[in-house]
Parts: sequence; structure tokens; C-alpha cells
Amino acid sequence: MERKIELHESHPRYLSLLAREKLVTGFKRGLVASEGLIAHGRGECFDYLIGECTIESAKAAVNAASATLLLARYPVISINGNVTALCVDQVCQLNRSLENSAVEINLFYYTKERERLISEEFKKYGLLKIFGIDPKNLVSIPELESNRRFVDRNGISKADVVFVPLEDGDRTIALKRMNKKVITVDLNPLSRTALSSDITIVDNIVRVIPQLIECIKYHKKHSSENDLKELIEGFDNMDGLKKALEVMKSKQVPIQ
Ligand code: PTJ
Repeated sequence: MERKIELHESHPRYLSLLAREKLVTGFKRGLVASEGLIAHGRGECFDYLIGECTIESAKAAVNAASATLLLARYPVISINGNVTALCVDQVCQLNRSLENSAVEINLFYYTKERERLISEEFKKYGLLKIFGIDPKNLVSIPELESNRRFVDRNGISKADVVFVPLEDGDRTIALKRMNKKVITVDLNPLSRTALSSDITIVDNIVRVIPQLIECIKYHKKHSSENDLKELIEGFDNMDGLKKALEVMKSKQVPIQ
């Protein structure tokens, strides 16, 4: 029998429950891998520890990420099942706000069917061209064995900046070896992806993408190329990760 749940905005953890529901619905529709549900649970745990809100170090990372995306020659946004289920609409908006960017599908738990469903989902939200789906254009990233080794010769392969939210560590390291600048979103500040990216935003992707869009809009209007360069030079990823861990460690049991 079909399960029915009612989510009320008044529930103290409404947004978290809503995200869960999106993941479960995405899984039932075939967009999300079963392992994606586990990955989400791990993310939830870290999110709880930062108070389910955007911490200061994440705001600095969003600012540096928006400057990096704006200065990029060709930025590519890499998407997977979880990103699609949680924020397909916002990713399409982010792509439009950048003008010179592209979106590429890159699945860890690859199936042809999931790739098709995800690309159709993005098309529904107005994306005209999606990279990573035409086998003729796929090239292999050197020294990488997972399904993620295939990238599009006209997408990630050509990009100078790659935005890889909710990524696995191996590919981030491989992309760095290819001299790409890597930006990620990862609630786990200790993951290999978080540690090896140039810019790690330790926050929930559902909060990050809208802030990135706003930040890009702001910088387009108010910041010069030099301002953006200074902003990037002043950003220290390791410092941001340490600050995120400090916030997590500082959680106290409330004393009655
Ligand atoms: O759709 P596919 O086949 O490409 O698979 C996607 C997943 C996410 C299953 C795959 O990339 C995977 O297994 O990822 P990992 O190695 O579990 O890493 C995902 C990271 O994202 C973990 O460190 C989680 O803590 C983090 N994470 C999970 N949900 C969120 C998140 N970070 C930010 N926002 C979230 N909502």
C-alpha cells in the first residue's frame, strides 16, 4: 500500500524531513542510487552537528567559489543522482547565472537508465544541453578506475574549473592532477574530497546553491576582476575545514 506522510512547516526539522522525502521520491523514480540514501544519511549527521545552518566558514567558501566560477574560462557543473533529487531547479538557475558554463552528468553507480532519467529531469527544468551522455564524446581520466573516470571531451575534459558537489575523493584528486580547479560541497570536512579540493563548502547543498546564485549576482554588479582575484587569493581551504570541525566539536549537551 502507498505510504502517505504529511510534512508540516511548523515541525522543527521540517527542511531536513523535506530533503529526505525528496531523496526517497528520487530513489523511487529511479534517479537516486540506493547508496545515495546512505550518503544522504551521512550528510545529515554532519548537518546536525553544524546546527543545520550555514556557518561562517561556509559563507567565506561560497564567496570564494562564486569568484572562482565568475573568473573561469569554462566552468562545468558535475551532477549526480543526489544532486538531481535535491536541487535540479537551482542547479539549472546556477548554470544560467554563469552564462559560459555547462552541466555534465557523472555517476558513480552508473546505469544507462539512471543517466537517461537524470538527463530528462534536467531538460524538464530548461537545460538545453547536457554533457556526459554521448558515448562518442567520452574520454577517460588517467589513473582512475571507477565509473567516474569517463568525462565528456567537450565538458569536464575542457573545463578549467569543475564544480563537483557530493563527490568521491578519487576523482577529485584525479581532476586536480589534470590541473583543474575543483570546488565541492561536502558536509564532511574530513572526506578526501573535502581535503583535496581547492574550495570546499561545508554545508548542505540545498542551502549552498541559492547562496551561490545570490553571491554571483552580487559580484557581477559590484566587484571588479581584481576584487575577485583578491578574494580567491585570500581564501584558505584548510583553514575553512578546521573552522568547520571546530564548530562541530563545540556542540554541547544542553544542561537543564
Ligand atoms: O548518483 P551517483 O551514482 O553518482 O552517486 C552519488 C553518491 C552521493 C551516492 C556518491 O557520490 C557517493 O557515494 O558519495 P560519497 O562517497 O558517499 O560522498 C558523498 C559526500 O557528500 C559525503 O561526505 C556526505 O557526507 C556528503 N553529503 C551527503 N549529502 C549531502 C552531503 N553534502 C552536502 N549536502 C548534502 N545534502
